[in-house]
Amino acid sequence: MKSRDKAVNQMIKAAGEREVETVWDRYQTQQPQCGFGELGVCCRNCTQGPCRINPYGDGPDHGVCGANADTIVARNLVRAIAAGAAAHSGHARHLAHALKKGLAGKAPAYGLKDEAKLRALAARVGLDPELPAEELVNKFMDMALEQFAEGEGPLKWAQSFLTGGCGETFERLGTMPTGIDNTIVEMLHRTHLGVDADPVNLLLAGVSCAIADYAGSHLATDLADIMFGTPGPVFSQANMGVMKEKSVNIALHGHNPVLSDIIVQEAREMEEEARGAGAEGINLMGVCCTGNEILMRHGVPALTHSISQEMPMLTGALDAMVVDYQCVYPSLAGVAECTGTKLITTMDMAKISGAVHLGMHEENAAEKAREIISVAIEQFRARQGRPVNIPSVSSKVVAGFSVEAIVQALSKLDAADPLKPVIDSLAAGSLQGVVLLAGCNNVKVPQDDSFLVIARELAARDVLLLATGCGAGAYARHGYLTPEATLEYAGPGLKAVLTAIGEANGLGGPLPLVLHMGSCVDNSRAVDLAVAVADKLGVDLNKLPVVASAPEFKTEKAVSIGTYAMAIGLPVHLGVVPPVLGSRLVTSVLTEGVKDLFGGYFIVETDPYKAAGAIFAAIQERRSGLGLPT
Ligand code: SF4
Ligand code: MSK
Repeated sequence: MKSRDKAVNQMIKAAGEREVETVWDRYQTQQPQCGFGELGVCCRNCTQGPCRINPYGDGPDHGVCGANADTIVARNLVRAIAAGAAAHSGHARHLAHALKKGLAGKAPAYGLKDEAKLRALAARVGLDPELPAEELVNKFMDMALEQFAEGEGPLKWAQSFLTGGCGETFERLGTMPTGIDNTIVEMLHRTHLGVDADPVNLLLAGVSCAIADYAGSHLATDLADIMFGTPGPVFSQANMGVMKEKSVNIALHGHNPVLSDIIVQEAREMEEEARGAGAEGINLMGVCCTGNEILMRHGVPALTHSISQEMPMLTGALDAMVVDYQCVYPSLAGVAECTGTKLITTMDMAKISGAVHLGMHEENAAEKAREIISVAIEQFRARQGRPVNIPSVSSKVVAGFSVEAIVQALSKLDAADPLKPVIDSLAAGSLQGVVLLAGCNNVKVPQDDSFLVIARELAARDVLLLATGCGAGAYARHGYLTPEATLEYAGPGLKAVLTAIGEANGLGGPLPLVLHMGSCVDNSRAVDLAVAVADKLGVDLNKLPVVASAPEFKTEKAVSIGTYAMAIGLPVHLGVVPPVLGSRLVTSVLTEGVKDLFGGYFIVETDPYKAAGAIFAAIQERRSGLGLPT
């Protein structure tokens, strides 16, 4: 089985018939994959290598420079964390530049949209929230950009948005970053040949880099909310059935809303042009986290996610796929050529050979958005008369669960103390705990299978489920973001809690089984929620019955997210084995040693049923620690 998604399976069949190569085909041609790489014991950090260690003691136990398996595994791991942190914080920096230029009158598409969010954030980072909006936003932006530079004290965005206990732990262990960029750069320095060869020292530096990643991710969420609005509940659809044969079908893929949000706005103005070309309208759809951003803020339907990103082209009905950056497969160019889709790259730092590049800059965002839509309209004209094969598979979706939206919904139960109903339910045991399901799909796991199994298993045990990234996308495509899924899969306690909140909000039924909190950077929203609960209870995050799970993760960004989730004190389940098993030391530090230092730790379990059991056991352990009924 390649995927649990019926639409994806239909398109895999179509790809086979048309001899279009897919991610699953390429995975087969890679077999057998390198065992040294899988264990993390291959080093290419200098030209004396590549060196590899035989982990079974039957061959070299040191690289040419003398690095052993522990050093090599740790170095490889922390380099991945640095790359992930660079990606998330690069995304934040891009938003910051856009807003800065917008405020200076140089980028008319961008400005302050959500003043209430700005004022709330300002109060958290120590600015006077009562300042006039223009003065406040400029001060806030200066402070935001300072996060990238090396400061003298703790990184403001890490310190201000975590519990005091986390801050103390990070200071004590020397893992509190002082700036985002210098922390990432230092990681490249210390993993260069002949610098840090102490695996534990390297891992602690990796934690510091992951905390910088958390700060960058939080900043990305904050800036996007300020510029484009904080999400609230939206109703939409997901999966390839959202394509419309007679409309101009445009997929927006990647991560950063800096262009996609403008395309959403401009598309509304260009409906007439589309009708002039014989279309019924413009049909925007999202892929991966760009899709999550525009679903959360505008209700734009989700088309597909992660490993199935090539599939919508195979319908023959996708006129354009517009990509920004991160998680965009270069293979899209080849598939687009076979299927008549225009693949449009938009970021000068992320071009793909074979794609059309329409470079977007903050100053010309609206103009470029219109140009991109016009190209798609022309492509629609060109595809007329060609057959299409759109799977009639789609699911209803309720999304948009920012922390603000959740608190707003809870306030209907208790206006004076919105978190109280959740805390009371946790204390009574009608809610056993909270699990954040995050991360990607991975070609090594049948697509969505682990996400779905774990959600069903935990929901039946009264665990509240949050989701982000392509995990949230999986739940969207399988109908788990609906009240109906709550009625079908939730245990009695969870069902009662979600129903009480839903009915208090006039939904006439429960909230969805899984609450979609946004994109990968929006894992910061889930942390915000956990921090609010911890602060209210007066305990630290490493005491809460809250677990993170990445059942099908693949990217370096996911490695970094998992590491910061561990560092703030959460048990973190990984459903794909990370490349660390070549070092017994690194493996034991990550699964056991870190628990004494941070309270969080990693649980590696590839079987989703066993994983659900291990996650639930971690919740129970935390409940016992708090003296709550199990
Ligand atoms: Fe080999 Fe050391 Fe160079 Fe890595 S840094 S490739 S282990 S010599
Ligand atoms: S897009 S990082 S495949 S979640 Fe955020 Fe999906 Fe993973 Fe990319």
